[in-house]
Amino acid sequence: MTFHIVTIFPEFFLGPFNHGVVARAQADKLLEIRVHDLRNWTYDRHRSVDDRPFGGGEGMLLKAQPLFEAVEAILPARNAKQKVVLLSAQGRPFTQSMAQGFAELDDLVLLCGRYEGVDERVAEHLADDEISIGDFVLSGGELAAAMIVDSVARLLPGVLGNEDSARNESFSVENDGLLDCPQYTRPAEFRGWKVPEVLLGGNHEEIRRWRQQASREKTQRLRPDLFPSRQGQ
Ligand code: 9D3
Repeated sequence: MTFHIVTIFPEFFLGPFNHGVVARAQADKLLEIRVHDLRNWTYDRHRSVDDRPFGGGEGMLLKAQPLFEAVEAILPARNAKQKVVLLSAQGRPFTQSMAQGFAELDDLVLLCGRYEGVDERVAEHLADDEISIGDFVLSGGELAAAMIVDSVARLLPGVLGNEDSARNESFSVENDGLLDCPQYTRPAEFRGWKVPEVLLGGNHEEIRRWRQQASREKTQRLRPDLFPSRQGQ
């Protein structure tokens, strides 16, 4: 699979992809990441990628033309195994099941927004989807692109070593829709805080019940939205 990132800050990605799982997967040719400088598709003296909004308003917008020409150069004949995604604060919230869908593609083009936004014709006529990584304000799409590449990369065959351990995983579904249970490693006592006694014994049925209850309590405290019966109340 090839990831294409279109950005006005190509140097940003020297960091995130040169470490850990994604770096190794690139070296092993399991995936490829191509970072494209949006200014390659500008032709004026100042290589401008932005302009003022029609109708007035604060700040600048990314222009449609460089983004359209970038995508047309990267994917000259678009097909069903390729997708173009605009990263924006207004997008659909990214989920693990979207990551699983992207992991089936040959090419994923990620368009990083900047400034106050992007000319809406990019969302309407160029991108297949418009995605956000959460309800908080970033200064651009670059961090979002790095997160999406990381989450998709680890689902690709061979990337985690263990062929299908991660590929079918879905966020919290294996565990009855709850968060993972709390886990502990040695020592059994640290600064006076003891590991729950039940985990030190070998009663596997008792351990299973403790883990299930601990999962429920942690989910109720940190992610009450994951309990489906309470949605919309
Ligand atoms: C807060 C109102 N606007 C700023 C004047 C809108 C706005 C424009 C551009 C907010 C953020 C951005 C830049 N952010 C992204 O491009 C972005 C983003 C985000 O801000 N949050 C979550 N996911 C993403 S993906 C891309």
